[in-house]
Amino acid sequence: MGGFYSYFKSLFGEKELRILILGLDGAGKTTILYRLQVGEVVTTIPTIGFNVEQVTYKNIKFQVWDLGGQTSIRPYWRCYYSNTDAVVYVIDSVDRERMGIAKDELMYMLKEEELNGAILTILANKQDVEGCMNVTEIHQALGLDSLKNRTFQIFKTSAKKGIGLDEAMDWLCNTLQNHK
Ligand SMILES: Nc1nc2c(ncn2[C@@H]2O[C@H](COP(=O)(O)OP(=O)(O)OP(=O)(O)O)[C@@H](O)[C@H]2O)c(=O)[nH]1
Ligand SMILES: [Mg+2]
Repeated sequence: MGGFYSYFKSLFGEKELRILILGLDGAGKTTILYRLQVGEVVTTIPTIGFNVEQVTYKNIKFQVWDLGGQTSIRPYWRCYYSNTDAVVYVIDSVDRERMGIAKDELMYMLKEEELNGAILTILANKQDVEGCMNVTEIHQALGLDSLKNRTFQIFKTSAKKGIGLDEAMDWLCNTLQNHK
């Protein structure tokens, strides 16, 4: 019955796509999740564990998982990797000191076999803050030129001001549809 149902679901293009939002603590993951879901900035507290919400964007249904980014929680990210269609990796563009850690965590994550087919969207968030690193600097600091066999794109965003998220989601939707 379940198989029959999911067959019809996929026939009508209603399959929910699974997105993980990852990144270091304080990068803005939870803010982005709720910005996407309710279109507003919500007050967040550090995520211990995860938040999961259904988000519909341009008629595509997503199941979006926002995982806590604290050092002690990061080892649990891998428990959520299977069947992931896309990873949204959020960077705090102001946090120059931890850019190296953000890079290491990203590269470590991308080595996981379960994420081999996952599309990567990198959000250089907090672009509203003066003196933040720009996209070119972040691209370089993360060593994105070294990525092989990975469909990815980097976008500048401000979850606070609502800038850049539509562009990133448009790219993600188009890319996911072309990957079907
Ligand atoms: N200036 C600015 N602040 C932001 C932006 N996005 C998020 N923040 C703020 O950054 C802080 C952390 O945001 P969260 O969304 O809770 O961060 P998180 O990535 O979910 O953090 P963890 O749950 O600990 O992993 C909050 O005070 C947000 O309001 C942004 O684009 N610009
Ligand atoms: Mg959070």
